[in-house]
Amino acid sequence: MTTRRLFLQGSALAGVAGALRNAQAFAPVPTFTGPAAAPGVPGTDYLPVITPNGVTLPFKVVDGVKVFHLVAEPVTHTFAEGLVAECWGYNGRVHGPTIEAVVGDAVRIYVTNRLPAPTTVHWHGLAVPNGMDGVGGLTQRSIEPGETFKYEFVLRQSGTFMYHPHHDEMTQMAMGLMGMFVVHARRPPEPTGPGAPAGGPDSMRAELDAPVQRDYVFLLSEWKLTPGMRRPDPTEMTDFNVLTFNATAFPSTQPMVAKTGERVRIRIGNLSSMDHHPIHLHGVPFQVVETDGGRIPRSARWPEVTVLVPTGSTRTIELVARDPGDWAMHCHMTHHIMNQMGHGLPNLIGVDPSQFDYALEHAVPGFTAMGEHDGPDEDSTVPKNSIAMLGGAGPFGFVTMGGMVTMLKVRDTLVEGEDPGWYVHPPGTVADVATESDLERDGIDPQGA
Ligand SMILES: [Cu+2]
Repeated sequence: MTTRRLFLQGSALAGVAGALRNAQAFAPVPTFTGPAAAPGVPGTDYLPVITPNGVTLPFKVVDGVKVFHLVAEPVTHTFAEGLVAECWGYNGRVHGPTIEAVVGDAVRIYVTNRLPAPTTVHWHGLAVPNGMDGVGGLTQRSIEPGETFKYEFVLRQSGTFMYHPHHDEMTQMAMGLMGMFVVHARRPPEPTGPGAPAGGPDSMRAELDAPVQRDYVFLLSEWKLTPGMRRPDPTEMTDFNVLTFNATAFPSTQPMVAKTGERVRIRIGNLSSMDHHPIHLHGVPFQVVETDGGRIPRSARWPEVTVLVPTGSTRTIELVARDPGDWAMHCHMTHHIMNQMGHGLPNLIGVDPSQFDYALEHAVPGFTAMGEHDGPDEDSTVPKNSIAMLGGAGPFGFVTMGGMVTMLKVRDTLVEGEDPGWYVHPPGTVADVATESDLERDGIDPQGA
């Protein structure tokens, strides 16, 4: 045998060994053979998530497999009191119900298409066998109206994911077809950290590594609903005028609640067609602990008060509800906390519009009065089937926000399942008009410099 032949033989063997090593390191996606573990039980194997203004999709267990059924269909949806639209959703809802399971669960998800168009479902962020990935034309043929398809896979990763069509995405997602898919770890992903001095950021970090007591999930989306129309407009590229948490605009968004001292997780997904949303939480810093790519190692987490959620992504934050109160959570794009805002208007800052709202409504197309009224019922300038640009009644007057706004209500005591109402502040803890003696004591002259 020549040296050259030996060399070739050797490299061939090395190649085979390398391929074997790679095969071990990157095991192929398993074909669906049923459950890898006993189906996770809500309340035992995981703390179920709460979807404000939404629901969780029920399932049944057949031979150890969790069986779900999604029905894509036209849905008449209310975004906020007074604003109803003809959308597309799943199981009678916009957005679809939250799918919830546990790592190791084998899931079989039936999808029935009752839409007037073909569709598919893509499991966004989940590592599934390629033929289950739901990309119409690429990994499967699209589901024709009237057909029911079957998707099945084993969940191999925990985290916060989404589902949406991958057939004519622009139209179907603009019409509302999307939902959240939460996969729980079977046990808390990390043990409680060592104790640290109370009150400092380190103690907060240690607490955050313990299991959470409340787990909320939100899906962000944006819509174009011309005032008076009942169909979302999928062709809109920039001028979205209804911005939503779980397909609901403030003041109809359901608040989160927590007891003082509880650890709270908030999962936020974004399937807006064109926008990223910086979501800001008042009152308490949080940590960004997870993306849809996985849990962020403790050493790499960072504190924030605003988390940017790019479209096509999820971000999960965790916090300790330290102080009682009604803490706003909202997108920090100021046009995203408005409802059905008009554009191209004359700049009326400094003008008292209360004298000529009615005349303006006729002279300036799209004009609706801003701020000087108490809501849709009392504003004759709001067209039929639309909502006022600005929110609704609050405990101290009108809340001048709409759209992508909700709140975290923290209380020392809570009745589970009940909205605790507005926060009652301890005496002397609300910003109010300064008294004469305040001004005198501190040498403040409101008339002077
Ligand atoms: Cu936004």
